[in-house]
Amino acid sequence: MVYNHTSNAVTDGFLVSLPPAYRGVIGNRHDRLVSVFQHGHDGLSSKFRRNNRHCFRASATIVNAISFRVRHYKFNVVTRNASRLCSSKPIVTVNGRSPGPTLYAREGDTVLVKVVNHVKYNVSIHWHGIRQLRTGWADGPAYITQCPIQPGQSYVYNFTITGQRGTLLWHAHILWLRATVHGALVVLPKRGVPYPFPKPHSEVVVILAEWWKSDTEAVINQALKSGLAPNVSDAHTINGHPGPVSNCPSQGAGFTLNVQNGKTYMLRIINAALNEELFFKIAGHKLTVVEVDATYVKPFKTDTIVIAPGQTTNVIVKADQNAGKYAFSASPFMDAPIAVDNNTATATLHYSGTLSSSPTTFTTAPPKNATPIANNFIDSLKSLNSKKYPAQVPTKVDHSLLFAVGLGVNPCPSCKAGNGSRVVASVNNVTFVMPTTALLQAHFFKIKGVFTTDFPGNPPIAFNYTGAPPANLQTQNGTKVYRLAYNSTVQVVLQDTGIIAPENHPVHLHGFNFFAVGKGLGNYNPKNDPKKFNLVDPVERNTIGVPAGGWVAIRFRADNPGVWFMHCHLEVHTTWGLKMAFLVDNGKGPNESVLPPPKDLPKC
Ligand SMILES: [Cu+2]
Repeated sequence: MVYNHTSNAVTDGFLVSLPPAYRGVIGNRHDRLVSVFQHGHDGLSSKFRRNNRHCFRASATIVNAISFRVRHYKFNVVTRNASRLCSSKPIVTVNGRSPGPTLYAREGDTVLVKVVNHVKYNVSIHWHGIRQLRTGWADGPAYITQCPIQPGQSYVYNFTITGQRGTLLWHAHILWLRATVHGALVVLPKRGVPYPFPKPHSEVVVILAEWWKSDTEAVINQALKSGLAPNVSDAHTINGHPGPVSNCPSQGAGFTLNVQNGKTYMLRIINAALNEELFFKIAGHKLTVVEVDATYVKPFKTDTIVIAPGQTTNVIVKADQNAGKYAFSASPFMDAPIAVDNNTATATLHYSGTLSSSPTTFTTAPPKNATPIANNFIDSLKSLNSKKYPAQVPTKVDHSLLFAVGLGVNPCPSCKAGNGSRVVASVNNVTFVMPTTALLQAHFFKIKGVFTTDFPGNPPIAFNYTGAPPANLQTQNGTKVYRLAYNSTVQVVLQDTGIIAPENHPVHLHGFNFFAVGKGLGNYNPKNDPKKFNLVDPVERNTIGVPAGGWVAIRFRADNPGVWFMHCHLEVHTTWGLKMAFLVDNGKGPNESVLPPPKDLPKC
C-alpha cells in the first residue's frame, strides 16, 4: 500500500508535457506521450486543442511550461465473495477489490474513468470532494446529476482537477453500495510543487470502513419496511480488515504498515464508513495533522483524530519509538443516545527488525462519547492561509440561510414494527424525495415538473431546536432546490435539532469547498454568534460535523454552475431524507455555464 512518490502509480493514460529533454521521470511504457512546447498561442495542433480544451492556457509573452496528463482508469463493478469475521457473502466491488483501487492524479490533470456495471444493481460513482467545475455530469450522485448506470451499461466520468490537491475518496452514490464500493482518490501537487511541509519518506492510504455480516441492501430494506433504524455494522475495518477478532482466530492480524526507525510517513486517512464517525490513534505515536479534505491546514500535533464519513485527514507520523509493534485503532465517536457498532478495528505499525512474534503495544480507544477529545481535534483545525494557499473566506454574504437538520416521524401504515409510523430525516422540515429524472438534466434541458425552487431558506416554524421537541414531528415531502445566482456568496448555519435525539450530522456539500467559520452548542444566535466567527483562517473542507445539539456556520462562493447535492453523510440519514440541492445559475462570462452533457450520459 505504500506509494512511492517517484514512481508512476498510473499505468495507463497519456502525458502532455515539455519536449523529451524536459520530461524527467514522467512516463512509462503505457504512456502515450504528447509533446507540447507552448510558446505564445501557437504550437498546438487542433487535435490537441480538441482533446485538451480544459487544460490549455496560452500566454503571449512567456514560455509556459505545462505538464499535465489525461489519466484513464477502468472500473469494472463486479460481485465477489468476501469473508470477514468468519462469515462470507457476495459484495459489490470495483475490479474485485474492497477497498477498490486508489485513483492517482495530479492537480491540473484530466481524469477519465470508464465505469462498467456488471452487477444487478444500478450504479453511480461520486468523486467526493472534486469540485467538478462546470462538469456536474461527472459528479455522480444518482438522480441528482445523472441517471444511474444500469446493469450491463457503462459511463465515462470525465473531469479536470482544478485548484485542488490532497486526499479525497471515491464511492458509490446510490443505495447502500458505498459500504463496499469505495477507494482513495489521491491528488498530488503539480509536478515540481512541494508540499508545504517536509516531504515524508513515504505515503500510505488508510481507509476506515464498516463491515456487516448481512447483505447491506437487505439491512436498509428491512429497516425501511419496519420504519425503524437499521442494524449497526458488525465490525470496523482498516484497509478492509478488522484486525484480530477474539471469536474468529482465522481473521488474521489485519493491515500492517512496515516502518523504518527515524523515517516519517504520511497517512492519508479516509473515513469510508456508512454511518459512523471514528476516532483514530496510534499507540505511542503523535500524529501531525497537515491536511483535511484536500486542503492544507496549519500543522498541529495530536494523539487522536476524529473523522466523519466522507472526511479525509492527512497526518505525518515519525517512527521515533523503540523497535516493536504498535497498534492503530479506529473506534466509534457517538455522543448521543444512538446505537453504534462498539467494536474497535486495529492495525499494526511494524518497525523493521522486529520479530513478528514480539508483543504489540496497544492503545486505549477513547470512550465513544468523548466529546472533549473530538472538540479538541476539531477546534485545532485552521486553514494554512499562507501566501500560496490563502483562505479566501467570503466576508460579505448574499444569502444567509438557516437549515435545521435532524429527524422526524411520519405516518407509515405498513410499518408494523414502528407502530404505524416511520423515522424520517429532513432539512428545514423538508424530507427530500428522490426524483426519477436527474435534477441536472431537468435543469439543463428545462424539463418541467421534476423539482421546485422553493426550498425554504429558514425553518418554516421557528422552535427551540435543541430543547423540547415540537408537538408535531411530521415533515413535508418534496423535491425542492435552493436557487443561487452565479458567484453569489452563501452562509448556511446548519442547526441540529433534538427531535428524537440530538445527533452529530456530517453534512457534505458537492461542487464546493466551504469554510467553517463558527460553531456552538444550543441554538444559533444570529445577533451574538457572528461576532465570534473566524473569517481569517477557518478550516476549509467539504464535509463538516454539525455538533450534537449545536450548530455550525459555513460559507462558500457559488462559483460553480449546476445542481449540487448537500446531505448528511451518514447513509442512514441520507436514506431517510436529510438531503437537498442547490441550483447555481449560469454566469454571463464565457466559462461560467454548465458544459453540455457527454454523449454517453446514462438514461433513466
Ligand atoms: Cu445525519
